[in-house]
Amino acid sequence: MTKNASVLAWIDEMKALVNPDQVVWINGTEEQLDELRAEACKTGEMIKLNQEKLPGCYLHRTAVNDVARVEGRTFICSHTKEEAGPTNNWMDPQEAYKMLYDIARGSYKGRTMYVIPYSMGPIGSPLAKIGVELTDSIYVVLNMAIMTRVGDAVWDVLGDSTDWVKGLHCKCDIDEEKRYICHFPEDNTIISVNSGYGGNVLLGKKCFALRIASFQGKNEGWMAEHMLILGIENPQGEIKYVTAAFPSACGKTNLAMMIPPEGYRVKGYKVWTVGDDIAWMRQGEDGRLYAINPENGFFGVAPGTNEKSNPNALATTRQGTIFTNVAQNLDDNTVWWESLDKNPPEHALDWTGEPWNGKTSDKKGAHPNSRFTAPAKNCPCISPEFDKGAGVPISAIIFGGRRASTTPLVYQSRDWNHGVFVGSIMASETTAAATGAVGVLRHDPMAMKPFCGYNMGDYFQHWIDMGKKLGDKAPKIFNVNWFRVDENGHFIWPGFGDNLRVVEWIIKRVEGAVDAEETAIGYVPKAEDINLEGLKDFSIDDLKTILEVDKDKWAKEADEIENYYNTTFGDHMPKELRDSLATLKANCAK
Ligand code: GTP
Ligand code: SPV
Ligand code: MN
Repeated sequence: MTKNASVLAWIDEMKALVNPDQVVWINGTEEQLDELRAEACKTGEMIKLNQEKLPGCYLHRTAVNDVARVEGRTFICSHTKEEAGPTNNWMDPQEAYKMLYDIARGSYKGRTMYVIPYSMGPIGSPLAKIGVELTDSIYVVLNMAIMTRVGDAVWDVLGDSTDWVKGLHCKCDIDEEKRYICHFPEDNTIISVNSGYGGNVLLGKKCFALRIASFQGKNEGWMAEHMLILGIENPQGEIKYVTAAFPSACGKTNLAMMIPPEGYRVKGYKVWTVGDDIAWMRQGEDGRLYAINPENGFFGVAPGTNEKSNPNALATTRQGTIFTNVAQNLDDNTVWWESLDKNPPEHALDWTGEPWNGKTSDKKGAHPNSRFTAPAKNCPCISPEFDKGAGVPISAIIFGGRRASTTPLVYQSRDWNHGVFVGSIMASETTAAATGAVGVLRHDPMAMKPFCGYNMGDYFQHWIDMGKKLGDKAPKIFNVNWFRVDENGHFIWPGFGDNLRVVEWIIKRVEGAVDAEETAIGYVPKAEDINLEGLKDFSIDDLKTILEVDKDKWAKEADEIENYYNTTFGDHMPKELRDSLATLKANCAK
């Protein structure tokens, strides 16, 4: 418990509002979490899985109308609409509080209020920040206990400070029509009602660590980004760190945990995972940019995770993990999801809990956005730096999206400001991570469209300003695209572990150890500089097709970007980015 007056006053106010039967303070001990697990199993909220095969693992099914982030119902409630900017839904803060309090009022009746003190980042790290989430869901408590650092130690660090983020979560009736995920950046407050799904309710994650933190970062001179953090160790034992921003379900967890191709392993290359979804980055004393992962676990996409694509992620989920919306194999009480293996269970329940025969059914067993919540410490390649809280120095920042055509496998920006432009023009095909149509190309600057807590034009300016501060110590900026397809719609690049071949080129560019071809969009590798050794069924000609920069396509793209900039950002668009656009247009016309 805490004596912090600001915390106690707020909890009293929220108690009076939601009217719980009792209040339970989460202290972070295993005993308490075990009691909650037992209670959740008794009520059916969670299902205990086979404890021999999957020790400490549980299954949870959300309501069928509540399986992904709801971007249309996510709001930034800054004082003016302009501060929220053109890419966010906005509501007037006073109206929003009133509406949300009306929904939340009395909603904990017959329920327990759990008070979760949590730290984003190692407890006590100068880069960490503290939040308090109130929830009426044991599932949320248990997920937060994996995804963040939870417990009494957080109160000790907080002391009587008022610098913490308020989060109120009310399940209510999981009514889609009354579902709202609202952020009040000026008040460090988040309110989420009528959902029980991950990104909508684990308030430390997207709500705090990106939407609120991006606003804090702008004001305090640091960056909160939707990025994985990865260390690559070369045979000499030197480690270079890179971050990468890809939109939801576009490969961050996979890249963060990739297994080097055999040829690289033999030579002694190693990969170290620092983070798979969110990076907080600050300039260090030596002038370089340092990143920490504010999370303590992985909330990863289950489908597609298998022994071949991501064995490290799979190993991470073999204990102490909560699975959400996957299929349950009734023969041995384990879990299954699409492409886990080629042997779907015959006697199973699908993600909705309906009987399901994986051998004969044409329906999916797991929801496409089914997830695992797994402790970072389980990960075989977790970086020794992960828990230290000092951060790792970043050599390169990589942007990327799902693009069936146009965008090459990899290219490098000419300089920082051009790199910010490259991030700002990111577009990607939508995925199941958010509700709505899948496979539609949309603009998603820096993979932050759903997560930037203020005006995205000002966010671009913040990037430009960070570049000025970092000067020649700034990381180099790249763009990748693993998702180019052939005429049959098949991915051309093998991806996954083989992405290290591209990352190796990126590191060589950072070191000035390899040349490149200057094109209309930036520096593209010479095909012979990407190591294809040991790759089967992939030739240098295949590589050339996905390194190609088609000026006609890019001229069209540039027109489209111009239209997007003009119709979306207006005056908030930094001049530097307009200049880069003009250069791109001129280059394409040459
Ligand atoms: P969020 O947790 O939603 O932010 O997603 P993420 O960016 O961490 O994506 P993740 O690594 O979970 O990958 C999502 C999907 O992309 C999975 O179905 C993967 O199999 C697929 N994927 C990841 N990397 C690659 C790749 O290199 N090539 C191809 N073709 N698919 C990939
Ligand atoms: C994403 O959608 O980018 C995720 C999952 O990482 S969620 O936590 O739901 O946002
Ligand atoms: Mn994500």
